[in-house]
Formats: sequence, C-alpha cells, structure tokens
Amino acid sequence: MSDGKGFRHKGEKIVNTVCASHCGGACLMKVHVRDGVITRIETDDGREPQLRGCLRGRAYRQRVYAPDRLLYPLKRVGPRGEGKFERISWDEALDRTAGELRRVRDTYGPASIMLAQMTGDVCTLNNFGSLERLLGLFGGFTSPWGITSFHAGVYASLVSYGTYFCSNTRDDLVNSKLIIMWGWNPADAVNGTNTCWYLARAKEAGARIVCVDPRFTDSAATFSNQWIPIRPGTDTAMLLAMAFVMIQGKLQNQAFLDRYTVGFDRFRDHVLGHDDGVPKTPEWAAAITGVPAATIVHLAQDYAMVKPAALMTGIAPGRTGNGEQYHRAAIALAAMTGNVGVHGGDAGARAWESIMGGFPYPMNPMVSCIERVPNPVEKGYARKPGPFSYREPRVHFSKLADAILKGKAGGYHSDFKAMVIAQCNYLVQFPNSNKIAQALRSLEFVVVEEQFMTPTARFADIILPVATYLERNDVTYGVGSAYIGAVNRAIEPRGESRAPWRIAADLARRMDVQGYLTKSEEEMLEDRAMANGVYASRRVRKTGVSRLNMLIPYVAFRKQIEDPARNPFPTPSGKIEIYSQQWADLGIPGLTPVPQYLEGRDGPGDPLAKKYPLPLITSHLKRRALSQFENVPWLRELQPHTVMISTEDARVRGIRDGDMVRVFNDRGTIDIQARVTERIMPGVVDVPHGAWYSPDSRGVDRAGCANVLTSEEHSPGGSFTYNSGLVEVARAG
Ligand SMILES: Nc1nc2c(c(=O)[nH]1)N[C@H]1C(S)=C(S)[C@@H](COP(=O)(O)OP(=O)(O)OC[C@H]3O[C@@H](n4cnc5c(=O)[nH]c(N)nc54)[C@H](O)[C@@H]3O)O[C@H]1N2
Ligand SMILES: Nc1nc2c(c(=O)[nH]1)N[C@H]1C(S)=C(S)[C@@H](COP(=O)(O)OP(=O)(O)OC[C@H]3O[C@@H](n4cnc5c(=O)[nH]c(N)nc54)[C@H](O)[C@@H]3O)O[C@H]1N2
Ligand SMILES: [Mo]
Repeated sequence: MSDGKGFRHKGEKIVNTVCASHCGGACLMKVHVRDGVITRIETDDGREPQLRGCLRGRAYRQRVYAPDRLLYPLKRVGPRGEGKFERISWDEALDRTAGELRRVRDTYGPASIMLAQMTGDVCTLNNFGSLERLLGLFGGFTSPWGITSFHAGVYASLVSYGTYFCSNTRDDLVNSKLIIMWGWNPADAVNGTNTCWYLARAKEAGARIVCVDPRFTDSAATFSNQWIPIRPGTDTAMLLAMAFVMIQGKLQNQAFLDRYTVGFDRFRDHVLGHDDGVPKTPEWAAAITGVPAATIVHLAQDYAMVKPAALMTGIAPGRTGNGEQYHRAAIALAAMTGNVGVHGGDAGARAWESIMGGFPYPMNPMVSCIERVPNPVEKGYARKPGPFSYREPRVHFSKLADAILKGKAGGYHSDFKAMVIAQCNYLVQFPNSNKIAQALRSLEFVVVEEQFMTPTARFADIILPVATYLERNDVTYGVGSAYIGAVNRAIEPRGESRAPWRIAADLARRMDVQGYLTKSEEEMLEDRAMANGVYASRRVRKTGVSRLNMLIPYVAFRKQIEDPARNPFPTPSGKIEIYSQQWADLGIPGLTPVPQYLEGRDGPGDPLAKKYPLPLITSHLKRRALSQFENVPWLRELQPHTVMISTEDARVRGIRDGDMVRVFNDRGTIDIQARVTERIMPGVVDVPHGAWYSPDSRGVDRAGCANVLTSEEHSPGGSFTYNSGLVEVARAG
C-alpha cells in the first residue's frame, strides 16, 4: 500500500521514501525501522501503475549495513593505493583536507586542484552543487567536462532540436503501433520505474516491438517480436540505409519535412551518394553492420508506414567513436517519418532522459539546491563555441589521468597536484583504469568522500565517510516520469557518516570560505521543492511521492507541431535542423553538417582490429547500479559477473561456458568467467562494467573491471567511447 500502512511488527515504524539510486528509476520504498535499525524494505503494492522497487532497492538494507561500510574518517598509513588506513576524528580529517588544499592552492595555483565528482544518488541537495560552490569560493579548481552517460545524445539534440528535453512520458508508449528498441534495454538498465510496465501494456495492445542490439537482451526476450543483431558502433550506417530505402520508395513524410525541418535535401544528397559517390544502400550498410540488407529494408518500410512509431534511441550506441552521428541520424529518421510531437511517436533523440525540464515546474527539480558560483580559474576564458558550451580551461573527464601525468608539458593548462573525489568511483568507472591508478599515485593529495572502501577510496590520503540516502533528506526524480520523490530519512547516519552537503559545509569553515551556506537543510530543500509542492506538503512527505496531475501523457514538441507559427523550435532556424549550420561553422572534423557514418578509432576499421579482433561493449548490469551494489551478497548471488562471448567465438578459442578467460588489449588484461551463449552476436563481446578493479602483482585485474580495457579517446563532440573497444579473449592460464 502506498499510504504507509503496510503490515508491521510490533514496535516497528514504516518510513515511506523514494529510492534515489542512480539507475534512472525512482521507486517507492517502505522502510521498516525498529529501535533505529532497518529490519526490512517493502515497496509499492497500491494502485497501478505502482512505483515498485527492484532487486537493488529491496536489498538496500545490505548496502546500509555492509561490513565494509565506511563509518569513520580515515587517514592513509601505508603507500598510496595499498589500502592501509587508520581511524581519525572529523576534526583531524577536515583540518588535514583544508590544510592540504590550501597548501596546494597557494603553492601551485587553484587550477592544480581537480574535482572529480559524479552523481552518486540522483538528488537535488546532496549532489555536485556543494563542492563546486565550495571550491569556487575557495579560489577555483579544474573542472572536468563530458557527460558519461549520454554526451552524444545531448550534443545531437541541442543542434537538431535546440534543447535536450525531447522525450515523452513513458505512458505514451501504449499509443505506439511500432516500438524500435535501438540499443535500449530497460529490463536491465533501468530507464524509469515503469518503462517495462508500459512496454508490456503496449505489447498487449498489439504494438510490434523490434530490438536492434548486439545482444539478445532481457528486453528483447520479453517484449520484442524481432531481434536484429548489429555490430557496435555501426548504427549510423544502418540508419542511413533506412533513410535510403524511404527516399527510394518516396516513403518519407515530405509535408512534415517541408513544414518543420531544414536541410533534408542535403541529407538526401548524402544518402543517395550525390556528394561522395557512395549511395547508402542496404547492401552498403549490410557489409558494415552485419545486418542483412532485406532486414534493413523491412524495418525501414515498417518505420515509414506504421503510424505512430517510437524509435527509442538508446544512449549506449552513442558512447562510441562518432556517437553524435548516430543520434543525429536517428533524429533525422524520426522527422522523415513524422513521428515528432505526436502521441505514440518519439523524437528519436535519447531514450534515457529526465524530462523534468519539459514540465511546468516553478523550479526545475534537476537544478542543485546549492547555488552555483563562477569558477575563478575559468575567469577571463572564452566560452567554447558550439552547442555544448562551457568556459575553458577544462579537461575532458576521460583525460584527467592523462592531464595529471603530463600537465603543462603535455599542453594542459596547469600541472595537477590534488584531487577531490566525491560520489565517484573514478578508478573503476572511467576509461583506462591502469593509467588512472598511475595518475593517482603521482598526486600530492587525494581526498575521497565515500560510503565504502572502493578501489578509488584505497587511493585516498583522507577518506570522509558519507551517509546513504536512507540516512538523510532530499528530493529525487526518475527518467521519463511525471513525479517528484521525497527522500525521507529513515534512520540516523550510521557511525560518524555525514550527508555530502554537510561535509562541504564543515569543510567551508576549515577552509575559511565565507558565505558558503546561509540556510539549513530544511530551508534549502524547501526553497527548491516547496515551490513544486513536494516538501511542504505533509501528505507528500508521508507518502513519498508527488505526482504531476496529467490527464494525458506528455509529448515533447507537441506545441511546435500543432502550432508552429507561435512555437518555433529553439534552434537558429526555428525548425528541426537536419542540416546543421552550427556544426558547419564549428569546422570540427567528424561533426559533419548532415549525419554521416564515419569510422571511429578502436572501431571495426581500425588497423588494431588485426591484433584485437573482437569489438568490446561494456553494458550496465542488472544487479549493479554502475559500480554500486557490487558488495551486496544477496545481489552477487543472483547474477555472476561474466564476459558474454558467442558460441562461435568461444569454439574457435577452445573456451567452454564457465571457463576462466583472459580479456586483453594494449591497455591491460582482466581475468573473468566466460558466459558462452547465443545471446550475443558472433564477433562481439560484452564485459559489463562496474566490477571493483583489483590487480594482482602482475597487473592482471582479477575482478574483471571493464575499464581496464576501454579507451580515453572521446568522440568529436565529447562522448565517452565505452562501447568502442577492441580486445582478444583467450583461456586463462
Ligand atoms: N540496473 C541498472 N540500471 C541502470 C544502470 C545500472 O548500472 N544498472 N545505470 C544507469 C545509468 S547511469 C545509465 S546512463 C543508463 C545506461 O543505460 P544504457 O546505456 O541503455 O545501458 P547499456 O547496458 O550500456 O546499453 C543498452 C544496450 O545497448 C547495447 N549496445 C551497446 N553498444 C551498442 C551499439 O553500439 N549499438 C547498439 N545498437 N546497441 C549497443 C547493449 O548491448 C545493451 O543491451 O542505465 C541506468 N540504469
Ligand atoms: N566501461 C564503462 N564505464 C562506464 C559506463 C559504461 O557504460 N561503460 N557508464 C558510465 C556512466 S553512464 C556513468 S553515469 C558513470 C558513473 O560513474 P560513477 O558515478 O563514478 O559510478 P558509481 O559506481 O555510481 O560511483 C559512485 C561512488 O560514489 C560513492 N558515493 C559517495 N557519496 C555518495 C552518496 O552520497 N551517494 C551514493 N549513492 N554514492 C556515494 C558510491 O559508494 C560509489 O562508490 O560510469 C560510467 N562508466
Ligand atoms: Mo549514466
């Protein structure tokens, strides 16, 4: 029941809260508490659609009470990275941190302090805002740029649509007659609490569902009528060939294109090969993608003729060498088929998207409660031109290690001496883990805010222990859903752990930072959330959830389509830009003004493929959220961590199901168990990322951390290339 009156043992209270884990869901949790201890966690069993928690939320008790939970501040006693620590007081930890940051700032300048901060939980108070403000007021820091998850999708939709809010709410899926799950696996990689529920409803209502993915995923198995395996990183070629089929058959919605888009002619010229002499035929694409030409033709015809149709553009194919081209091509197809701004359609921009910005909230819940200040290090620098604009000097997040190791001598704007790491398992989640370890060893000072002794925390000089979201108050939200969740404290913070916003406030006092915070936790949350009716309402705090009352599903760009005269698209031309003058003006190689298929480094066309013939993808695992939950025994029992390899590739290498194998390339080697299966296409392997890096004395990672193998190269627009890898696999031993 969602009213908090579930079955309870004597002496137990039930706290309703919303899971803030970083998976894209936001599910109701009914936390049973006795004598200040969580005894069990239930979830929504009220009216449909319920906000039902998943395996991870239901097991969260084991995360809160994990034996390796960090409960006290620690200082390093052995060599950095060895993992030997001693308990210290908060006073000592804060003084040491403040003192070292002050020393580094005064000796080398503020740019020598790097902030490596990620999301941790999806929260508006305990998020990136606090340390950015703190270090900004302290004199500045070097900030990374690049969005790990969907940089390519954001970059593409900003140029094509002029905004990155391009999604419908998930309940609109039931209006679709055809759903194309393109590199999209919401049954594993959660994309909103009820996405699968609505996919099931759509299927029951007779929608045809097609999955384009190198793997036969749980989403494909559960929902799809057809699985189309495709070589990773080649999606743009298939999308262009689909455009070719539509143009040849005059199947495109020309009236829509004429009215709402610019540049289709230029795109058509490229697709037909008028500009480069290469018609992008299904046969041309078949050779690149591994998808038979006839399959491409059929999907193109279906997508053009079955209305309405939702091209659910997953973000994983965007995490490749030219990922922004894939998103731009998908958007072009959504426009060619007239599926933008209509019920049951989709703008084709990016399936993993919080649509909050598209809603009429008085205050955007995605913006941090803690006010930003300009970063003095960036003062006087120009903004980088282009759609994803920030002020230099910044370093791409995938290149921080390179910057630390090379500094000014390598062309970076500074030498780097200290790193503040918060809500981030930097060593495990970012490309080239071995290089990151080397970089962390070379720094003068590393402070890590953590909940567990992660591989990254082991490299800290000082560890500051963080409370979980069951031990603090906040506001959260999910992907593709029209509600806000109240995160309500269920128990007091364990040990001496503290909420991230409070750690920053404590540091501010030691760092002599004036004016860091003037408000209490309650006031900050109220400022942001009360306006949205979440926190102020006692009812919402009790039930946990504040829903936007919408009679019909939200559809992005409906206004632009229904009344274009009064609602231009927020692009320079006021239309959907299939040809992008912005990209043409930028002149960055790889950012072609109409979508094109280009081969990326570490992709199929790379000469390195001779040595390392297997493209590597690194998917998100059902039982983890990123690298989190890796240490939860209930979850580890459910799903082994394995490399997925096809029956064919395993046979030629003499590998049997369950064998220990070695996956390697020039960046490193991991040991991992093989899962020999027909659920991945031949010629591709998948190592789900998030295993906790644990190299042995020879440097072989025994945990199977995918990022030992991934590349630091980013796409021309700045996308991480986690799914453009090349490896070889051999039996271990
Ligand atoms: N359980 C769980 N849920 C999560 C997360 C988690 O770690 N665990 N992480 C959350 C976060 S932060 C994010 S950003 C999202 C990520 O969500 P996604 O990026 O959608 O998740 P992935 O598993 O990386 O990829 C989805 C599918 O794309 C396929 N794929 C990979 N490369 C390609 C390609 O080049 N072409 C095609 N066509 N398909 C490809 C994979 O086989 C996979 O089935 O998930 C969120 N939800
Ligand atoms: N190879 C490969 N690598 C990837 C990806 C991929 O597809 N392939 N996906 C990328 C994506 S999409 C993302 S979003 C990044 C994520 O990268 P990260 O955000 O670095 O990944 P997490 O595992 O979530 O690490 C967060 C860490 O912060 C700690 N922590 C500290 N304070 C808090 C807190 O207040 N709350 C919580 N919950 N944790 C806290 C957690 O214990 C955890 O160790 O990884 C990226 N890495
Ligand atoms: Mo992500």
